[in-house]
Amino acid sequence: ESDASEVEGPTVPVYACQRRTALPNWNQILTDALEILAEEAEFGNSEGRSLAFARAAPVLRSIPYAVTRFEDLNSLPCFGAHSRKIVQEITEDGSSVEVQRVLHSERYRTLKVFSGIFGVGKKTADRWYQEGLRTLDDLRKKEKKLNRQQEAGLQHYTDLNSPVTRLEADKIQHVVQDAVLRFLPGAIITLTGGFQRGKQSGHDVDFLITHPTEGKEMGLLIKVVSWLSSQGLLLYHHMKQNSYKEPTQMSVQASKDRLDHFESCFSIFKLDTPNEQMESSSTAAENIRNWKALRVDLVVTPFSQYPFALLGWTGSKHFERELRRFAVHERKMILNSHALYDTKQNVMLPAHSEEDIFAHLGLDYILPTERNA
Ligand code: TTP
Ligand code: MN
Ligand code: MN
Ligand code: MN
Repeated sequence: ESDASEVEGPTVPVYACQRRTALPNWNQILTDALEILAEEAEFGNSEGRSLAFARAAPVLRSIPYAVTRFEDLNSLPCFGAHSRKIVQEITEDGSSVEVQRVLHSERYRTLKVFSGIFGVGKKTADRWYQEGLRTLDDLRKKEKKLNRQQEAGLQHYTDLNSPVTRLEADKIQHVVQDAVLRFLPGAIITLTGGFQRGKQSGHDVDFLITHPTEGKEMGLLIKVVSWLSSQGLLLYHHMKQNSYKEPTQMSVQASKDRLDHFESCFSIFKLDTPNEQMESSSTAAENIRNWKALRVDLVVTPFSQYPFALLGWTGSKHFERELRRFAVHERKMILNSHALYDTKQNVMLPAHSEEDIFAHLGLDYILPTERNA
């Protein structure tokens, strides 16, 4: 139900999957502030508090104008007292005391650095903080027992924490395409994640791989990864086997599964970066590194699950979370990256495209470039 009559201009819907969130973000100072608080609440395991901030920020990201007065919030959903106060502070004083305090706190800064290591989640980061560790050098010096993934993450920390450009993503796409088509002509390789949403940079490159003849995709990834590895293109990889069992019905739990069950490979690619300044530079040639480490996710999906996988991997993370929440609470349907299930009719709802899935959910179709919630 809407109360549009009281409000000037178009009403902003409550769920992010009902909104068109294009780039750019007109309220970045405000959304950055709210996201810092969401992250800090998450570090502190305050899930409810984190969600409140994490739902307020995308509302500001979805509106095509800058909020300059606290009163502008009156027509917007998802703003609780705390989020409103932060916006008030920033619009009136230029900054928020609470946000500044978080940014300067040793705990937040340390957890930020540690959780920025590939393979380190917030739990591990917090444990290391509790043990008195503070810097990457502490991790290196103390010869902390790291697993293989964290070892690689630490080794390539600087590269992996510098943004991946669209140009780099396109180069990686060529490499992946070449490798995949070598073993399976007719395969479809789709760049997904943030780049599919039109972002010009990201923290990694995500690919979905499928083939129109279902079953042909089986056994493909191991060949592709072995070949990439033999060419010296992988600095790290770990593979996950397909663990999906086609269900006859789905429970709400299936929509809360954070990870999906596709065959996949989480990797670090070694991308050649020919240095154009080589000639004119006076630096010794041996100091010039002509490659960059890049995070790449490869996911293989059976063709019949491809639309669900595409919808699931295009993101944003908040858009996905909201799609699933909308499905359960507003439609009694269960959505994940494999399937959509209607709990009222007890049937799986097939789809040939993302459009089909939005239609099943009774949602207007939202373009990938409008999913930057
Ligand atoms: P990310 O690559 O983490 O995020 P992103 O591409 O939106 O942003 P960035 O530019 O920073 O890389 O994840 C992409 C999408 O994939 C995201 O919506 C979450 C989804 N995802 C799954 O569905 N299953 C998984 O197992 C993982 C790791 C991600
Ligand atoms: Mn990504
Ligand atoms: Mn990620
Ligand atoms: Mn990814």
